[in-house]
Amino acid sequence: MGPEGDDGKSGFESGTATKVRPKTKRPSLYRVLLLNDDYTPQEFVVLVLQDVFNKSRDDAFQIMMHVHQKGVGECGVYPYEVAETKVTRVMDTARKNQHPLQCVMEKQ
Ligand code: TYC
Repeated sequence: MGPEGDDGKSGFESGTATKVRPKTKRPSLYRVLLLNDDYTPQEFVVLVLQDVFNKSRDDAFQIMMHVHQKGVGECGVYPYEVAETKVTRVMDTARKNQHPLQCVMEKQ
């Protein structure tokens, strides 16, 4: 067999009709959630939703009001590392601005 030879996965050598099917793994997805509190200004939450989660002003306002009224709400669903980065960005900007806003992620 030459350098670019058959790896056997096509079934060519064995005479089977097996197709090459590279093993792919779909990434697990994580929900990123905002938690309500009594002190973080509504406007700050709206700005975070626009900035970190790329929401329109209208969507950001709706999500903020949902969290305000229900206690918790989903900002988006992402692969692990994206979700983790967004949680970190929210928590960092909240802490820098001395707001108690909490953001968490959970496996979907
Ligand atoms: N409850 C806050 C207020 O009335 C607003 C708020 C909304 C805070 C959503 C956090 O995740 C939050 N100022």
